[in-house]
Amino acid sequence: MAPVVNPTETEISEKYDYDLIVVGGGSGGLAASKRAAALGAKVAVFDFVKPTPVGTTWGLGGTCVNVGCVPKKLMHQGALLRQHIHDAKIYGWKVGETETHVWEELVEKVQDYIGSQNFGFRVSLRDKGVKYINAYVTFVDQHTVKAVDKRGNVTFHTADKFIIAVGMRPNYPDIAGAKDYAITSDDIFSLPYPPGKTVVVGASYIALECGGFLNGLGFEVTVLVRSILLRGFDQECAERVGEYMKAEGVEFMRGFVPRKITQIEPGTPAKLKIEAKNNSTGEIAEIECNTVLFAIGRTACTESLNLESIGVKVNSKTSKVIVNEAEQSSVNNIYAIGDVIEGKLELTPVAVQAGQLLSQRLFGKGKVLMDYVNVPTTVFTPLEYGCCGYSEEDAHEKFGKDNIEVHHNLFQPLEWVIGQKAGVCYAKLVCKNDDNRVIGFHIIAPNAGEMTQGFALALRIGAKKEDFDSLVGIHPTNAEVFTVLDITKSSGKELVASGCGGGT
Ligand code: FAD
Ligand code: NA7
Repeated sequence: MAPVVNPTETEISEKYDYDLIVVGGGSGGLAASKRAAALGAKVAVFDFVKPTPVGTTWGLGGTCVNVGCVPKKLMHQGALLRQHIHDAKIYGWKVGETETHVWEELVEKVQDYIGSQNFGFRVSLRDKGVKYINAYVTFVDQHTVKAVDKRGNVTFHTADKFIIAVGMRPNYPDIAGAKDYAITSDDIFSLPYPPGKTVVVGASYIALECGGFLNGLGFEVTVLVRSILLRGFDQECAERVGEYMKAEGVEFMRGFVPRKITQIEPGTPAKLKIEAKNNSTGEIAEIECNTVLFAIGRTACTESLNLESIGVKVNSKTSKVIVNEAEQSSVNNIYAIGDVIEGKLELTPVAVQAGQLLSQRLFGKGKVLMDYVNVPTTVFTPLEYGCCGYSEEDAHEKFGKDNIEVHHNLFQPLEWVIGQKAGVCYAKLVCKNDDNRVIGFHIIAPNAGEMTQGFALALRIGAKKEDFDSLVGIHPTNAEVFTVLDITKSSGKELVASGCGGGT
């Protein structure tokens, strides 16, 4: 029998059109393709956006830049500015009695920025020598894909290796009128007319963020919550976020799920009626509104990739690709990163870092695997809830209730002491009793995202409660509350909101 000889890099390049084909030009796909090209690989990235049921579509860059983090944060800022206008008056500014907001102007600015980003991505792929093809990809075999462009032209392309980075798209419930009259986060950021009174269905972070900024921009918002708020997040913090949103004017209907949507009158916005049922009491509610926005989860875009037939294992329940710790699928030359992979966090920086490290391993001398532990994140409602590590519930489950202590307190940002609500901002450290290590960091405050990013480093390097205690605070800031968190949950002591971030 002839000895197995691995082909040289030149032989591979001659055998296939590309060293690497990346399917999906979103956060993960762009990062992986650029890094691979920088390491000398011949790379193509395919990206194609299927329009939403109401026809919304967008350019290169994937979810984050077009219909995710970026427009969300800009609309979050729009909502915060309303609060700042309110605060400005308290601080003596004369800014007019009633403020008005023009939705169309915000959408135009947001979309202009996104357009500039789409263009920038194309330029940067070209500069880095990555071939970009705007076509929808399906696998033919382990080394070949079929690509169909928007005119229906079909081409075939081969590669030695593949990275699947196709992300996810929003779900619609199977109820009458869902796709005819409702929208999702894929549509809201480019909606050409003001949404008006909006019913948000779902209670996870996308639902609360969209509900939060719409309320902040002055629209009436009702959220239909099937069970709990922010599943997967610390439930005490989730409820505090809910209380804040309620105080800001968002209506929550707990236990309700939608049954059908009908149109009362067409228009921009239309007049709609959504019928909902309370799962536990059986109560039926009919709500008239202008917009129904579903944020009831997202499904990985693997359905039309033909993965099973080429041997790539997919979880049939979630449609996600099953990969090992090196992001390799069940077919050894096919990898997957980002939202599409099973059991990992659905966040842009996670997709980016996993993509860069994977390319580094495939085409450079890299050995480092992506570390999915202690990844920080923030929910923008528009009050921010930042967290890193374990929720209190998860810590109890993993380490046992007796081995967990929670240090927490309320605090009042100094900038809020004249005229703003009290009892909103909250800080919590979840610690292990055996070694006092901080394994969960939670903060509800303005700019919590900025704080969480910094403190996440402490969790990564195994900081203990005494490290937080000996840290000298920056006064007067909100972050300094973490240097003086001296109320334990086990003490049952009442929380008292002190000023100046709790530092004095
Ligand atoms: P994506 O960015 O979704 O890219 C996948 C690309 O592949 C898409 O362009 C898709 O059209 C394309 N594609 C799919 N199938 C094919 C095919 N067969 N052929 C060719 N192309 C295909 N994350 C954060 O970190 N912070 C946030 O604040 C945040 N906010 C969010 C807010 C919202 C409303 C949403 C929806 C998401 C948010 N996320 C946030 C999540 C973040 O957007 C995703 O985690 C990230 O975009 C995932 O990147 P990805 O590369 O896996 O996929
Ligand atoms: P999630 O995190 O999957 O949450 C879905 C939410 O929608 C959650 O509150 C669900 O309630 C609720 N839900 C699910 N199905 C229904 C139906 N049929 N009716 C009413 N409510 C429902 O989804 P997101 O869209 O927020 O985000 C998904 C990910 O995409 C996210 O992690 C980002 O990183 C990218 P439940 O708690 O199950 O009762």
